Parts: sequence; structure tokens; C-alpha cells
Amino acid sequence: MKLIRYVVGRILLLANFLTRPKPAIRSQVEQDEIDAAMSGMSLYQFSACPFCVKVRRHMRRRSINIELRDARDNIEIKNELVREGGKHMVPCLRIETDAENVKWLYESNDICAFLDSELDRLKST
Ligand SMILES: N[C@@H](CCC(=O)N[C@@H](CS)C(=O)NCC(=O)O)C(=O)O
Repeated sequence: MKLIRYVVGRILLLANFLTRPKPAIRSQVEQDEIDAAMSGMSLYQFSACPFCVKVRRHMRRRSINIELRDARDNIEIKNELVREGGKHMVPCLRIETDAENVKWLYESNDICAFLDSELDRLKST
């Protein structure tokens, strides 16, 4: 079972690589603003999880650069996700607006929608 999961995971990563979307192109100033606005976010994920691949592709298509945290192999990150996020499920977006204000957002569709809404918000300011 583990072997099958491993092989399927490698096929998924290969297919993802071969069909990777083109990143959005924007000015350096705009990109720096977006990077700064999203610097308090990190994505807890597994490399070969299809839902995580979906979010990473979404980020790539929109040139969103968010730190990726490996919640499968890194035990500290895994424990942090369970302790603070509430469950061991990925993808999960950690959104830190300030030291006392941290939100944990699960569900790939909700994460993609949230990232889009952040981009829209930044565009309109
Ligand atoms: N509906 C969720 C499904 C996420 C999901 O099933 N993630 C799996 C990995 S692919 C998971 O975290 N499983 C828990 C585990 O492996 O411990 C989404 O769209 O994000």
C-alpha cells in the first residue's frame, strides 16, 4: 500500500511538473508589494498530496510566493499544525496578521479563494 502510494505520488509530481502553469508576470514593485503583504502566511503541506498540488499550482499561476512547510516529514511542523491548527490535514494556510492574530485555514478551495481575495484587495488599494 505504501509502495503504491509512493508511486502514485511520484506520477502526480511528474505530471504536475510537465503541465506546470505559467506564472503571472507583473512589475517588480507590484510583486514586492504582494510578497510583503503575504509574508505572514505559510502553507503547511505534503509534496505529493493532490490537494496541496492544486494549491501550489494556484499559487504559481498567480505568482504568489508563500513559505511551504512540510507537515509530513518534519515532525516539529506536523506537531505545530496539529497543536495550533487543530488537526493533521493538509493543505492548511497559516495566516499571521500580527503576533497575537493567527488564523489557520483548511480546505484547498477555501485557501485558493482566500489567496484570490487577498490579491483583489491589494489591487484595489
Ligand atoms: N477536502 C480537503 C482534503 C484534504 C486531504 O484529504 N488531505 C489529506 C492529504 S492528501 C490529509 O491531510 N490527510 C491526513 C493525513 O494524511 O494525515 C481539501 O480539499 O483540502
